[in-house]
Amino acid sequence: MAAAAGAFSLREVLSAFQAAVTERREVLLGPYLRGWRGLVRFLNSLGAIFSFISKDAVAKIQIMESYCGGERQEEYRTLQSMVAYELASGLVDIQRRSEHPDSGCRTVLRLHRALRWLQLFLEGLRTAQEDSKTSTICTDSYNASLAAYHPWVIRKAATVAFCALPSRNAFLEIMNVGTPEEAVIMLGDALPHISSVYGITEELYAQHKLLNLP
Ligand code: 1PX
Repeated sequence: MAAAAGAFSLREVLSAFQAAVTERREVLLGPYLRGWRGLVRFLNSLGAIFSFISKDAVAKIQIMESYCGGERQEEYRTLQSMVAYELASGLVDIQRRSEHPDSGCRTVLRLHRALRWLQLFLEGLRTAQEDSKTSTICTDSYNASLAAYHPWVIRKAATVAFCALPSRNAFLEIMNVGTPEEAVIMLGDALPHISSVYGITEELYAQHKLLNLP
């Protein structure tokens, strides 16, 4: 069954990441943030237990949206222009958070690390056995990515919340893409675009030594 017209479908959300990459391999911040907004909307639909996660994600999306709609919006059109502008203008705290605690560079870095979790999670979901537990796929993806950057208390709270995730098939269905089989096909189509955004960002940040911003 195809998603009803106007209904929230994860297909559109994930395709925002496709729209974020230009032919010149730039990452457009508008579609990138739209993708994140949609993911948060989906996360909120999973229940209040995830709200501590979505609150943090929303706070970071809002910081970025204010730059993208602000006075220097031209500089925040792409990830590449943002990095060049903030570095050239001394707007990034490199050693410790002080004068520029919410730079675009450090804020995107947090979302970028979470995108790695998303990539692993969706790949896990796509390739797992039908009877696999979503909570296990989610925990494994988290431990292999974001967990390294979180203190114990956040890791604990996240792991408890993951237990509330529905079974794999139910999860694939609430994505509202069609049957679980159709959702798996959609994930196969969407994942290369997410990987591409992730890879370009990782390369850009590595090039400018920004991967450990405080
Ligand atoms: C088909 C699948 C769709 C699933 C959609 C789920 C969207 C998840 C969005 C997660 C965004 C998480 C952003 C986290 C950013 C972060 O690492 N923040 C920490 C560091 O920030 P700071 O400013 O202090 O340096 C901050 O400490 C985080 C706090 C909140 C807890 C973050 C837990 C992240 C778990 C990610 C897994 C989400 C599980 C969703 C289950 C489907």
